[in-house]
Amino acid sequence: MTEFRVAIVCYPSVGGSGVVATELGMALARRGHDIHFVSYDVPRRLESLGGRFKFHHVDVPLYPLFRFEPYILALATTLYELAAENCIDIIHVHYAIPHSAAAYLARQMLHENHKHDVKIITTLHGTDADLLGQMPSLRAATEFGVNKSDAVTAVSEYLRRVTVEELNVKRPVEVIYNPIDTQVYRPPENRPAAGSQVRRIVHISNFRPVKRIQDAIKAFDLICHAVPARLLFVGKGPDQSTAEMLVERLGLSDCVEFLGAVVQPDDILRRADLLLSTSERESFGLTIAEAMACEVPVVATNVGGVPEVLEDGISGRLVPLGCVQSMAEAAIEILRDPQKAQAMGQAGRKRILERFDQEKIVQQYEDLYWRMME
Ligand code: GMT
Repeated sequence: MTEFRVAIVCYPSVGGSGVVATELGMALARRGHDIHFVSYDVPRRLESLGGRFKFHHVDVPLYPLFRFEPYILALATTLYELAAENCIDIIHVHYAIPHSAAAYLARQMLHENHKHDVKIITTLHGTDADLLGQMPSLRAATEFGVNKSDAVTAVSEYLRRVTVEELNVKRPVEVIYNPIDTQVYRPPENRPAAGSQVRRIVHISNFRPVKRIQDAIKAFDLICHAVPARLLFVGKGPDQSTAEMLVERLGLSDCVEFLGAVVQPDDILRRADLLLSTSERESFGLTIAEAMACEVPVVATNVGGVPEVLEDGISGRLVPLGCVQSMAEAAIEILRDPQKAQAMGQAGRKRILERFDQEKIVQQYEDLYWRMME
């Protein structure tokens, strides 16, 4: 078997694209490939996975002239040097902005200096194609970077469609769904019977405006009047302080907790009775899939690629965006009916095992690498 030498470029935060890049890279390394992670910080989940990994830090010089740091040039230089020294075969970037253009620059530098050729894969994750990539100030460079890649993948059919229809991407875009580590994201050995105990509702996100966490609070306000419940917020981000004010204004401080960012929230999910996802856009919905893998029923807004992950009425409920009343009604129905909750949880795990299990998805990426190298 041939092993590939791959540079994986990603954001290091706990956000979905960084998590997917990390999980994929570590799984490929376990299969014997030579994997190099490249970013401005060690990806959070990479640290938590332990074991040995090769990480290349992108050093951006600070200089008083710069109002903005020249990250893209520093990344291109890091990739060029890494590729030349380690004979890298593939640069696999996660999130197009600005990674695809930096990878292209690195490849041009290799050509210019008569080094070997590298292949570039761009994996689009969401806002790089359906929001930021379409902004006038970023659009042309995003399209260029993606078009110059040798292969382009999207994490859902929704994102593939948006990329083809709304970005001027001329290359075929292949859908490879996100991998879920079903050994880590697994149900508890024994889930206590729901009985009259307080139900735990979990929301996990980066608290950006697109996540609409105020909707989770308003829905919870209705839910907790019908079922004894607590709302646990996992994550951190710009909307936290407004959310905390809303919690206080609604008199919910005793039953809403902000737990902060958690790199690997499997334990929290195992103890959850429901996951609530209120996003206005979501190309895939990684936390939804992770909850399903733990047999936790999900109530989520019917947006983007979410219906490709969560089947309405089977592994949870899809509700209209912004309709707090529908969210609450769906949640109450599930929380009041432990048998239904259990059946939905089990159906969710079954779906994840069938379609999104890490081993199957990593195989799809490995097959893509093979095709590119041929
Ligand atoms: O959700 C975010 O804003 C973070 C973002 C990222 O790139 O880190 O997540 C995107 O990629 C995830 C992994 O593919 C997907 O599960 C998320 O749905 C997607 N977010 C959006 O489309 C808003």
